[in-house]
Amino acid sequence: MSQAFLGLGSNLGDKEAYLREAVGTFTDLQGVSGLYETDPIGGVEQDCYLNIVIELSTERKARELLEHAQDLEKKANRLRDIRWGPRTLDVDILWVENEEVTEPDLIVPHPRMKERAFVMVPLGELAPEFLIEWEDPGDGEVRRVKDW
Ligand code: A4P
Ligand code: MG
Repeated sequence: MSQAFLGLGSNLGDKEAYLREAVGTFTDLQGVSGLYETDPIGGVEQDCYLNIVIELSTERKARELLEHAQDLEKKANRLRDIRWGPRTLDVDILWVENEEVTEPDLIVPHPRMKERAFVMVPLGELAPEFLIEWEDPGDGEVRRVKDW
């Protein structure tokens, strides 16, 4: 069994419903952070996001988690036309115990996670050790709305 963390975000439609539906598909779910409302970072002008981080205790490798993530995004009918643009669901593989992957379509640990308070703050709730030596870039507000 390996520990793994995934970041989920939504900023279109019924955002919380997209997140709940996605979370419900993980049979290896171990924990879920609080629900956060966050200022959009990068790309075009867009609505605020809801973000969460989930923890898995899993037999799956990062590659299999990516396949699951992409199935979920497809199911949520994500519009993929604008990079960093609005989406019903975005699922990023943040970190997987004992795995380092550098391939064209998969990089783990996620290369930009430390630049993003919307990832690090919920992650820190589940695993405070990730916040050691992390400095908040202060690039947007991250508001905890409620417990999951
Ligand atoms: N890919 C490579 N490594 C990974 C990984 N570790 N996890 C590849 C997931 N995917 C990974 O991603 C592009 C490609 O990255 C995938 O095909 C996959 O093979 P994408 O999700 O299609 O594109 P994207 O999400 O538009 O781009 P990117 O660079 O992944 O953006 P991010 O980092 O996901 O940012 N603001 C707030 N407040 N909250 C957010 O959640 N999210 C984004 C998207 C922008 N601003 C945001 C938020
Ligand atoms: Mg992504």
